[in-house]
Amino acid sequence: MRSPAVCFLTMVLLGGTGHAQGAISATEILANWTKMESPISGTNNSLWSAVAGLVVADPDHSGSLISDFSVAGDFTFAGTMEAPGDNDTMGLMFGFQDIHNHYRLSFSGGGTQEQAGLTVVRELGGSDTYLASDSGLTWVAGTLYDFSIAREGNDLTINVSHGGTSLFDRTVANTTFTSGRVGFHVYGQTAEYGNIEVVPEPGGLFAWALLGLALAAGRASFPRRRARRAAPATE
Ligand SMILES: [Ca+2]
Repeated sequence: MRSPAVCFLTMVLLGGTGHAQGAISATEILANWTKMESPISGTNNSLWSAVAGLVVADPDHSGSLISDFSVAGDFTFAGTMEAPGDNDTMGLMFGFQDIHNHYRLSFSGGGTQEQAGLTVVRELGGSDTYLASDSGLTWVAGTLYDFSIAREGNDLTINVSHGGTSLFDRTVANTTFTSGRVGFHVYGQTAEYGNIEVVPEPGGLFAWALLGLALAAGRASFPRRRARRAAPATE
């Protein structure tokens, strides 16, 4: 039988949070993530807010919003992004160490500040390397795009789709940053991000660590109980 501590933690892990595994609400993001510069221009004048469950960068300015946690090893960062109009760049950050050392996805509506279309960039010491790109894939105003960025071992897989149709699906081998923070960025663009999920769930890592401790404690106490029970037979 499991110890009360293990039972309690199992209940917390299986039942507790009341939202999809890894989901992070817009209000949680606004409360905890950090406003930083645009990785493209270095300017930081975008205003970030939570509106109707979305994280909104507004108005037509530049900046980034970076998570308060880091993910290490295999992970998935997923959600939606949409631009209401204009033609500049919205995007995503991952493997973030600092504004000059990270990966980013830049999705342009026609402007060429990063380069045309959709581009996956590794910036190392301020120097950009394009890992994957599609110069013909520009966002359409008012269109909701689903994104998923995942690391599995040495591979990063980047998918952008609309209405269940994959528009960009690339896997690249790159291990420059195998841990780091995640986030959003905009260059001269209003954009909305929603349904954000990060797996493994950052808050869950602590709970799993506690479960590990409880299991270890349970194992440690088990031999003692058996020893006590066995004792009368030898008297
Ligand atoms: Ca603009």
